[in-house]
Amino acid sequence: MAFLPMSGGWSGGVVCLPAMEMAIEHLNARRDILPEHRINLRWENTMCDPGICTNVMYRFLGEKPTKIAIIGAGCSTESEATAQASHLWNLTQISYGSSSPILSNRDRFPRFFRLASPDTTLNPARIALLKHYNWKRVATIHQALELFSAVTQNFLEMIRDTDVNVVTSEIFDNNPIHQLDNLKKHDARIIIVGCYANMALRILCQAYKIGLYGHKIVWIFPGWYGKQWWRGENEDGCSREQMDIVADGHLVNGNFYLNPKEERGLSGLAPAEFMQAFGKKLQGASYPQFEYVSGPCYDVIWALALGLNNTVTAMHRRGFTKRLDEFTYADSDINDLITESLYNISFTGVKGDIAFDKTGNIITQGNIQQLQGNEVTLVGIFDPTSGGGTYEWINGGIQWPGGHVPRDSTVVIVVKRNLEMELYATLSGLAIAGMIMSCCFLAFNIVYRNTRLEVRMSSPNINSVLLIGCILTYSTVLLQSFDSQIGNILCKVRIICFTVGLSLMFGALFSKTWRVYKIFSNKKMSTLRIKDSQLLMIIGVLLVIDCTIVVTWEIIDPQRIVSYQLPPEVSEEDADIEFHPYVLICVSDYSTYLDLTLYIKHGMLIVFGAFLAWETRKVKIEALNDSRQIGLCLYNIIVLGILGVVVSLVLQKQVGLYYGLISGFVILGTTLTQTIIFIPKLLHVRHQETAIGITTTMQSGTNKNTTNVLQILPMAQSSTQSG
Ligand code: ABU
Repeated sequence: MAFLPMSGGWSGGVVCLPAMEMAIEHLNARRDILPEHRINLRWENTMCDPGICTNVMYRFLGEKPTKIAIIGAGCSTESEATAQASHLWNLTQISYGSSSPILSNRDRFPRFFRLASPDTTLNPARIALLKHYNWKRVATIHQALELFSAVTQNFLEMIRDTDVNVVTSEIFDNNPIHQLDNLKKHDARIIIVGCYANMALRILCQAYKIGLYGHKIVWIFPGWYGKQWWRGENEDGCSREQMDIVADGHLVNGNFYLNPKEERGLSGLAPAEFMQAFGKKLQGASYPQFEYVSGPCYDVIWALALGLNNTVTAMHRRGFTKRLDEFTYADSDINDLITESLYNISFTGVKGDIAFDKTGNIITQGNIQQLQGNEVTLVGIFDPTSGGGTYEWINGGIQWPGGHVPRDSTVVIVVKRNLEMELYATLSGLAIAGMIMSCCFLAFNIVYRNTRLEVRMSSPNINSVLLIGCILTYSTVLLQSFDSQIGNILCKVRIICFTVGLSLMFGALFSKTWRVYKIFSNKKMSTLRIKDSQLLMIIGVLLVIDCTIVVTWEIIDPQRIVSYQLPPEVSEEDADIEFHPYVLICVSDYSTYLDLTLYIKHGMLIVFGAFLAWETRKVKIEALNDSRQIGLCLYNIIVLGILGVVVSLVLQKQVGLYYGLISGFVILGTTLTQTIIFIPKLLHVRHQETAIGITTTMQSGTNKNTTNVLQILPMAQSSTQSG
C-alpha cells in the first residue's frame, strides 16, 4: 500500500505516483528481481494529513488482498502517525519523502525506513554556512509541528557550542504574521525557516508586506519545496511579482534528489535518462515544483523490491513453507526477514547510492541552492567530513543580490550631534561684540551720568541695570552644553542668566515708563518726586518673582541635560550601517509649565509696559521720556519673543537650527534694545544739544545715582511753562 499526498502542505504525490508506476513497470519486466511475483500498488491520496493517512491505512488493512509492505508516507506527520502502528501489523514501512528526525527513533518506529534524510542532517551544513560568512546572529522561525520543532531544537543545541547567537526563535501555528513582526523587531537578517511550503508562501508574502525582505535579508529554507515553490498559490494576496521580489536570492539547504554523478544504477538508467523517461511517462503533464521527488519515488519501489527479493531468497534458504504472497499480518517472522533484508540492501538508484543505516536512514550529500533570477541554482556541495563541514562552491557560488555579503545585523554607529563650531563661534562672536557694546554704553552712562542732561534725565542707574540685563542675556549665547559632564551646570546657569537678564531689561524699561506715566498722569498738579531707588525696588520685585519661579522649579524639578535620540539615518555608502544620532538638551520633566509660567509673567509685564508706553507717547520731553524707544523695544521683544517660543517648542531637537534661531533672536532683541535706548543719547551728547526747556530741579545733594530724584511738574503745568 502507498500513501500519496496529492494536496495539503506537501503534495509531491502528484509526481510520486507516475514515478512509482514507472518503477513498477520496469521491475515487473525484470526477470532477476522478484521473478515469480508481480508488484501491485494500492494507493490513495492522503492529503498530507495524519488523520486521513491513518484512516486510509486501516481501510487498506481491512481490504483484500493482504499488503506485504507500506510505501510512504510523503509527509512526516503522516509517517509518524502510521509508522508507530504499522509495525504492530507486521508491516515494514518505507518512505520516499518524510524528513522528520523523529522518525529515526527506533523505539517508536522500529520498522520504518526512508529515502529522505532527516532534516537535522541539514544543520551542520547551515552552521558551516554561518561560519563561512562569519554570521554571528541568526534567527529561526518554524511551524508548530514536531517535524520542524525537532530540527530547530537540534540546530539550537548544535549552535550552543559556537559563537553564534540566536536573536530569536519564533514558532507559529497557521499564521506567522506576529512572528515575522518579531523577527523584524529583532533586526533578524539571517533567518532559518522550518515549515511546509504552503506556510513558507505565507511567510514570504507577509514578510513582503512588512518590508522584511531585500538584499539585507537571507532566507534559508528546507531543500524539499521544489522548483518555483514561491510562485505557488498564496492565500495572503501577494502578486507573482511581489513574491519574486521577496524570494529573490533566497537559499535552499537540502540533499541531492538525483545522483550528481551521471552513472547508471541498478535500473540501468543514468539520472538524465531517467528524467527523460519520466518526462515521457508524464505525457506532457508538468509538476515542476515536485519534479525533484521523482528520483526518490522511483528508487523507493526498487529498494522495497530488492528487499522483498532478498526476503524470498532468505525464505527459501530458511525453509519457509509459505510464499511471500501468502503473508498474513500475523507473520512476524516474514516481516523480520523483510526488515532485515532492507537493512542489507545496497544499490545505486537514480538518486545515488542507497543503503540504510541502523536508524533506517540513508546517507546523502548536502547541498545549497540559491534563487538566481528565475532559477534555483545549485551553488554548493556540502562535505561534512572536512573541518566540521565545508562547502565546495560550484556554478559561481552564492551571488548576493546586494553585490556584497549581507551583514548579520545592522551596524549601529551612535553619533553625538554637536553644534557646529562655526555656528557657535560666529554667534558667540556676535554676542561678545554685543556685550562689548553694552560695556561701552555702560561706560558712557556712568561717565555722563551727572554732566549730560540726556543721560542724567533718563535715569542712568536704571539704564545701567538695563545694560547689565543685556550683558546677562548675551551671555546665554555662550553658555552651550557640549558635553554632559558640565552640561547640567550650564543648563542651570543658562536659565538663570536668561531669566535674570530679561528681568533686568524688562524691569528697567518698565519702571522708567512707569515713572513717566506716574508723573504725567499726576492729577493733583503738585510736584511729584520719584526716586531711582523706587524704580530699583520695582526691578528688584520683578527679579525676585522671576528668581523665585526659577529657583522653586529647580528645587522641585531640576533642569538637567539628557541625550535625546534623533531618528536613525541609513548610511549612503552602506545600507547596513545606521547612524543613531542624539543631541544633548536641557530638560526638566515639567519644563513646559516653567516656560509657560515665565512666558505669562513676561507677557503680562510686556503688555503693561506697552500700555504705559502708549499712555506716555505724547510726552515730548525727549531727555526724560524714552517712551517711543521703549515702545519700539517692547515691540521687538514681543515679536522676537513669540518667535522664540515657537522655535523652542518646535525645533529644540534640531540643535543647530534651534541654537542659531534662538541665539539670533537673543542677539537681535538685546542689541536693538540697547541701541534704541542709547544711540539717541550718544548722538545728542555728540552734537552737544542743549536740554529742552523744562523746569527741573535736581534735588540730590550728593549727586550720587542711588539718591537721584526726578522732580517734575504735572503735565498741564509743564506744557504751559514750556510754551
Ligand atoms: N519531504 C517532503 C515532506 C516533508 C515532510 O513532511 O517530511
